[in-house]
Amino acid sequence: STVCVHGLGYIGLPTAAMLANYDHKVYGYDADPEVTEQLGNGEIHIDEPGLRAFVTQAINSGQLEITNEVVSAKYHIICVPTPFDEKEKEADLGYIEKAGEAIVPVLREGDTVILESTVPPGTTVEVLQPILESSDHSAGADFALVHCPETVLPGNIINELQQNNRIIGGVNGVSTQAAVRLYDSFVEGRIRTTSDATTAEFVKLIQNTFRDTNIALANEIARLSRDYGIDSREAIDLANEHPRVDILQPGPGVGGHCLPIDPWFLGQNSDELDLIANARKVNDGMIGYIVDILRDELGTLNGKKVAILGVAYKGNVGDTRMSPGLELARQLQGTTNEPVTIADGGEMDVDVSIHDPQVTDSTLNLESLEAVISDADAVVLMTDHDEFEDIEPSTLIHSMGDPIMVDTKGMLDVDEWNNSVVNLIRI
Ligand code: SAJ
Repeated sequence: STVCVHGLGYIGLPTAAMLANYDHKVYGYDADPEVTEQLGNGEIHIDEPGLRAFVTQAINSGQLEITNEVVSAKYHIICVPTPFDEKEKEADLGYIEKAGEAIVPVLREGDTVILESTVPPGTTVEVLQPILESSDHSAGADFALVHCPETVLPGNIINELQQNNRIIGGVNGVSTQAAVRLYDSFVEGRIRTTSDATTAEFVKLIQNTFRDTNIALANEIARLSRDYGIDSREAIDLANEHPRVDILQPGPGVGGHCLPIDPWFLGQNSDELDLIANARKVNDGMIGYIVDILRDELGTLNGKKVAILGVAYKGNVGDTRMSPGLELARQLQGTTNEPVTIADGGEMDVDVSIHDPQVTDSTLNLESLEAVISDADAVVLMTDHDEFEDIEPSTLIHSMGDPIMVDTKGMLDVDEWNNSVVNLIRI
């Protein structure tokens, strides 16, 4: 079939290449001319393993064409961002509205429009459908309209695009089946359907909310463990021996562009967020907890140097969106008046330096590992990049006076570190 993919970001670009590599004729459209120009020059603007070769293959075969214009196609797949408006605590649906408006002039009878972007429940029917129907075609009757949420994990996108089970929810059965035919051509996982786009939207959000809430439980367990003087990770590992218990790992809070946001999307048109909202607070509160640990260990933060290792939002990616490492840097630096997490404001004059071997963002003042730990009073490990496994107690001992290492990801070997003079604190 012919497919027009709207939005060539983390989801749209791999999806466009996947469909093209499965012999569909694909037009990859992005509203940002910089993106289409870069792709036209063979440059991939997204950092994801294997993506460059995968996209190059699709373009070289002639099946994937990058375009500046929305073209008519049997299938339109919308993969545009849905940013979170921090102030309003709600989704900004502007890109979806624009994508819908761009489809209207090219929409024909028999076409299928698929929304993949993560959205608050009701968006497909209440926001996208009326825009598309301004074409005088009616959803479900003249064209198919479907929500099919993406579920791929950054770092493993190409594999998961193919292997993951998919949920497809159309505005009616005919719509759903039209989308199933397309996904069936490349998805090896199971395709489950519902004739209700809102259910599909809801399902995506409760998947990410499940993970966020489970991590919040792990984080609260970590805080409890510290009060009892036990190792949270050992306790969780042992608890997970039970056949019906599966607790995730504690850490410095939850980052990325999905997990910290989707729970709020879920509650956008409801007053029922309670446990879920508290889980969010627990996860966001981990940064303040780490600041408190540092203050306890160092006596004061005033005049201290703190080295942060890892400002990507998670291990082995270069993405810094909603990164716990950067949030820690912010809270340690100029945040004397931060009321939520830093109780004794006024004393914070901290020299913060950051190191991340996987982040390339030149707007950040990234330094080498040697530079950040040199004369540091404490080192805080904030992501589990593979590179950090090689850090040894001796590295710190040589460059720090009374070395303190806070391992928020539980990645360092406890026996090795406890046998050294380094004060290792694990979350
Ligand atoms: N994290 C923990 N403890 C854990 C697991 C993760 O603290 O045990 C933290 C990570 O360090 C990171 C954050 O959670 O800061 C999120 O990382 P992640 O790997 O759990 O998920 P994302 O945000 O990269 O991708 C998620 C995935 N959703 C689920 O696993 C349910 C992915 O499948 C979705 O496609 C993606 O959100 C999305 O786009 O919605």
